[in-house]
Amino acid sequence: MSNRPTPSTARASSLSRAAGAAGAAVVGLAAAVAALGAGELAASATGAGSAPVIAVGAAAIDLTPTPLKEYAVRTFGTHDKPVLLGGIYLTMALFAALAGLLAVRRPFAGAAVFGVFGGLGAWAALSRPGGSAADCVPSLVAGLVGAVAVLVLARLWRRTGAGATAGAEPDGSGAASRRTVLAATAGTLAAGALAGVGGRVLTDRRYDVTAARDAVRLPAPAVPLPPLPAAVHPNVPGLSPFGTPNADFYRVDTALTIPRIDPRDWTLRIHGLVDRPQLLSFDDLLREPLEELDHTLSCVSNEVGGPYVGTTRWLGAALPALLRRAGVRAGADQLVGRSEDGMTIGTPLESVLDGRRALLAVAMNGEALPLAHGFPCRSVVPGFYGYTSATKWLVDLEVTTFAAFDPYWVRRGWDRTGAVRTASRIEVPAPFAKVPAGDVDVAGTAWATHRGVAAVEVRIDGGAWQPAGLAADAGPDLWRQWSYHWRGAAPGTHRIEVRATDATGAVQPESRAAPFPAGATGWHSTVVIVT
Ligand SMILES: Nc1nc2c(c(=O)[nH]1)N[C@H]1C(S)=C(S)[C@@H](COP(=O)(O)O)O[C@H]1N2
Ligand SMILES: [Mo]
Repeated sequence: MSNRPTPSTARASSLSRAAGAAGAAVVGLAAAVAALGAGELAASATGAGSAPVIAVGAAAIDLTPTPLKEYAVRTFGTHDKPVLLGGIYLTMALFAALAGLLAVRRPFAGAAVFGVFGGLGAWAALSRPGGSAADCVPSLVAGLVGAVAVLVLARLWRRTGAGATAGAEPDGSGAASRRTVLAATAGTLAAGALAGVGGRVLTDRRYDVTAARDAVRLPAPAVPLPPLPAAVHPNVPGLSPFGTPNADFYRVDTALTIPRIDPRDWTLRIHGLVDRPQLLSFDDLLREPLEELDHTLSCVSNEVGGPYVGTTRWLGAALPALLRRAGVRAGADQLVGRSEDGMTIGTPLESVLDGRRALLAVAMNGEALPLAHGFPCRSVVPGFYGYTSATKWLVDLEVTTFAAFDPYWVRRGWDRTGAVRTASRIEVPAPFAKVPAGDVDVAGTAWATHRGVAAVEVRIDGGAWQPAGLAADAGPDLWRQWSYHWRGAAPGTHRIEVRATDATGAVQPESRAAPFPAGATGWHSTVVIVT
């Protein structure tokens, strides 16, 4: 008999090889958990945005080409950020497992993988607007901890027989028991997880501004608004309320961690092409005569019929008055807002100063701005999509020119003006709703912010356009709700379409355009099943 392995010993050795490989991968994963945990802990000193995964994610958002970003917003909506972070964690886990497999053969090569990732995180943190050397620290710490952990664990691993089955040579420097390796790996995992959770808790505590937000005393408005008349809402069940509760207000931004700004530390600089640059504290801002503004804010990325639109009552200081105090110089044509997280948003200056009710808002529906909506201060300029008017976490306003500066979204190909296009949406019945034959209530919302909605029409199955009933008009800066009583709906599948006409007399065009680069166009339609 030759000493070739019998089939059963071959199976056993391939099994133990697989187990060895899995063990090596776990070594890599444990080192990665330790690395990220150490990074989180370090970030509790330097700010949540500098944690390795957040820094990489933020850089990824900024580097993502516009079509991919559009796809992400369209497919994942407001879940785009968890999806991105999940993708980053998954990629890291894969590389960590490979680094583990590499490390049991060549420990220093495995350690180098962690070094490269640490360097990548540091570069990402530094590349962020306002990124400083301190922001690199968490990623560098993570890289170092990961490298050391994988080195130590892989060496231990090689000293057991287990390493050999994963392709490594036992290095003969005294055997380690499998139990020791297991304990070390599990200990590394646990310590990493603890550091990660602890780091997050510390960061949240250190940068918690909810108490400061609760402490904000909003002054009474110098220019108050009466409550909205009930007649702005056609009483059709299922139709969205006229005013959007803060908790339901859509959120669109590039912030992976919400900037947390203590109003006591906040200042707003107004500078650029002005005669008298201004520096305001939050108290200064609250001492301005505050005005209320009812306004419908919408996102350029909203698809026809989409949800990225909401109506709220803002409270804030009049932006035109502040700009006039600063003394805008001739030749300026763009107002650029900068946020604490480095976003830049440019608005046509002429429009800000043409008499519309532009605000530096501090409150939304009677409470200080929610953290996700820009606390402590954001800009609002009726007539423009959010990306050209509504800077959240605003800290800087620069009077400049379109020739001199392209803001964030314009650099990515979006229209630099960003005026809101006329839009209308059917909300009732819901798509593919089953409704009983007979009379059917149809209702929805239309907006042409700052121009106003003059008419809404509905048609069934491509028939003649019929005027919808318009609820009370609360002003051109607000959406308008509408309803239509569809008489004698017969059983079968039917298609309802809607189109609006703005107050300039322009009818919403039928031709479909994607949100990029200047906002979606086209008629919204919905299919219902009459039974
Ligand atoms: N700092 C900052 N401000 C921002 C953005 C952002 O990404 N960062 N997004 C803008 C966009 S695209 C829109 S539509 C509005 C959305 O405001 P909301 O999240 O309060 O609804 O905020 C605008 N302001
Ligand atoms: Mo937007």
